[in-house]
Amino acid sequence: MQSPKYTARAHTNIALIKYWGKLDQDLIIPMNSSLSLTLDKFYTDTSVFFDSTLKQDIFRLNNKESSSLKVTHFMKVLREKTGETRFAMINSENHVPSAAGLASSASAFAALALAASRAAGLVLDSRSLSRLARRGSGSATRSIYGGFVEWQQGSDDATSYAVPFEENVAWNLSMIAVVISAKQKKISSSVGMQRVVATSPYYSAWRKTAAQDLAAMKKAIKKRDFRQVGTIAEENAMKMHALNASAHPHFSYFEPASLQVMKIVADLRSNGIFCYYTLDAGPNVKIICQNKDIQTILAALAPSFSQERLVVAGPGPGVKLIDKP
Ligand code: 2P0
Repeated sequence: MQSPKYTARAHTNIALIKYWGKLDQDLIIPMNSSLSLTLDKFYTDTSVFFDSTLKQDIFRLNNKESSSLKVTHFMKVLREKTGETRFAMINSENHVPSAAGLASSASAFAALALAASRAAGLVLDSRSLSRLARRGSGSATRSIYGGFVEWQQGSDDATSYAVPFEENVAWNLSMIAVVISAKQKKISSSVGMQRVVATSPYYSAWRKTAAQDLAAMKKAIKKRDFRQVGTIAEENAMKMHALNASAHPHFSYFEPASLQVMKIVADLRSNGIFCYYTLDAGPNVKIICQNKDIQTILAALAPSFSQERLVVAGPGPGVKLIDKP
């Protein structure tokens, strides 16, 4: 017997205050609260139905049968929570510009959480959905909502979830994603953050300053102080990458081209074009800017990066069903 099929769409998000470390590995309780902007350009569509004739979950990604330990684990958690006993047919499509390398577990697990919970007959409120998405991937906790979103650290499964900080962002700001490599990262986020928590002598300073950065960021967003938002985001990202540089053994996600973009941004700023960079667990650089400066920034990047490597994204929406029975 088959369940009805549900399809959900979720957009990725970029953290302005980063999540980098877990208090609880299994429940994915973070070491600090984080804050992100959901984007409008990169999203995942996922459809799910349960089928009693299946002997295991089948996961297809971009029309190819795939295997993912994270998906397998997530579906196990979902069955425990919902009482669903059947296995599922899962179809996921990542909508990212070709070879962007920005496909993210954030959009993937936010879409899967909504589609799979509905197919299992459960209608969850946003908070419960955020808690469920968290079991798949930390950053997915935030992709339930659009705009600026805060993931409140909490201390257990019931208290760690995202809340909207400003869902409909009426502010002319953008992120320019500079695609440097689409290759799989050598050190996954999970491994990287675990190593940092275990070995960086600066980890306690990170937790303390992340909390301060978050409070200052929320104030700056409320005040519409763009320079302050950019400055805090850039500094917070660099602190996260300094943890990686201070881990044992140390590691880095930067490529030479990442540093090149960082220098272009710093030079633009010295010339009065206020833009800022942030990087996650990979070499791609995201430039935070005001819409009026997009063309100037693209022109400064154009000699070094072809057009298809530059993707301009604005604030995007939260997860939603795009197809239901
Ligand atoms: C973030 N990142 O706040 C941080 C900043 C990357 C750098 O969340 O282990 O795939 O599945 O919880 O969510 C990427 O890590 O990690 C991430 P898991 P996830 O966006």
